[in-house]
Amino acid sequence: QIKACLFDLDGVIVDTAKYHYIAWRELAAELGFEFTEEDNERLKGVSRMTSLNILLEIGGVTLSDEDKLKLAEKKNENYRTFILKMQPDEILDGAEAFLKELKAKGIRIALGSASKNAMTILDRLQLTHLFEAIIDGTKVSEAKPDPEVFLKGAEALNVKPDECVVFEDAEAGVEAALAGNMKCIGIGSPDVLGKANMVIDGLHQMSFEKLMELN
Ligand code: B16
Ligand code: MG
Repeated sequence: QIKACLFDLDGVIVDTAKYHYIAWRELAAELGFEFTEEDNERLKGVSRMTSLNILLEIGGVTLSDEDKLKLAEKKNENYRTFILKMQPDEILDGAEAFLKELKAKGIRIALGSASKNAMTILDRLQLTHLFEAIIDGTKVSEAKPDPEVFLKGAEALNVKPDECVVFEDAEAGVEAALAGNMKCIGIGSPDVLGKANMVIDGLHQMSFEKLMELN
């Protein structure tokens, strides 16, 4: 029996991948190499430090941990200038309506994101009130595909993992959901998210009725 939905943030509720990309690309340029949009795909759903390590590997750059921390902070400051200007029309199509529909039907809602900026984004877009629990990058020690972020969400909502459906756009996120014994709806390409129970283009294709088909 489905009682709760757990949502990833970037790529599911909002499209912040484009801002992450600009900020990482600028950092790469400063370090003297090119960082393509294709490279950026590898950073989806991945933590900030792991993202930096992937970027440095692409550029063939080796740095001390101290320098890495400084660069990660620099990238984040740049990234934050973009998210602090986000507008409500940047909420992905159908996301807010689906969250409201779930709430009206009594389905519990939590966020399960790798981002340490999740609260800033939700507050800016006035979406915070729709989530009963928010598990973000500040609350977990294990990154997806570890199920920690979603298991903590289920725990906070006081529901069992097998009563949860996770919405994810990253392969590591789908794996995390399944590893946590939850159902998963992938958002994006079936080629990448094939392990999910269902794959859709976006939350505009979702409804309470469709969710209940997973029961
Ligand atoms: P931050 P999600 C993830 O968000 C992004 O997909 C990923 O690209 C980013 O590196 C990560 O958050 C950490 O973000 O630097 O803001 O802490 O998809 O898990 O909602
Ligand atoms: Mg995501």
